[in-house]
Amino acid sequence: MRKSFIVLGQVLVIAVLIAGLLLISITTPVRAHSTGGETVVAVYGTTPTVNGIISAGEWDDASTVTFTVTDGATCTVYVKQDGSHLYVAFDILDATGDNLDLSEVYLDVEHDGGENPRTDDLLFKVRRDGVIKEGYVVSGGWVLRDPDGWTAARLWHTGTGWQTEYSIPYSKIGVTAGEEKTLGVMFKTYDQTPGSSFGWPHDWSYMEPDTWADLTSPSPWFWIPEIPSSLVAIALILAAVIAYPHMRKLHT
Ligand SMILES: [Ca+2]
Ligand SMILES: [Ca+2]
Ligand SMILES: [Ca+2]
Repeated sequence: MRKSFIVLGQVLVIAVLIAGLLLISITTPVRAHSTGGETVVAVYGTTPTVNGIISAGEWDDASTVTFTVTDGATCTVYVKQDGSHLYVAFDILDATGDNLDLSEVYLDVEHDGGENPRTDDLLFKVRRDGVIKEGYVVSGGWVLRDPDGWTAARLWHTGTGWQTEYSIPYSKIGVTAGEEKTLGVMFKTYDQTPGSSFGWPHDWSYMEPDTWADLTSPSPWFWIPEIPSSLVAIALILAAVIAYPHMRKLHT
């Protein structure tokens, strides 16, 4: 009897150690990269504060894509979701603080592409001077209006560039939590000095959704929080620990 208690104690100690290691792995951010590819995954992450400032750690759990802007500098775009909103942030290395500098998110809601934009397609535009507009499509061309049901903010200057943050509710872009859905996506910036546009994916055209990339969510946790496999492992270990004395009883 005493021996079985010692064995049980040993099992418990090992289980607690494994669970501790697994918990550490849960809190380590997982980053899905799309390096010049054609897909960006809206991973589940913490809800950011949409104030235009990319704070330390705030977007560490997001997916990222990067593209080159003026003079070979970099723009990094962060993408994530929290089960109810899509969040996007731009960190744009552009030291010339011009009023008309832009960050733009283009979404093909129905993911039906096309050689021209269609009525389901949307544009989310933030200008460096703080003007925020939404673009929709009329007769194959983009028309601007005030934001309808989404928010964004920008930081004028970081020293080396500027930053923008977007919060777009699922209802705005035809996403339902728990249901698989892929949208078309394109990111674009404009630098008023020297008057150049830059974007992702590689062969982007804001007038041609066929050139846009895919925006997806992790599978099978579509647009909802993921249940970490480590949590499943912990549950199995605990179940084994609880079952162990009963198993021993059965065998004695
Ligand atoms: Ca922020
Ligand atoms: Ca500029
Ligand atoms: Ca479309």
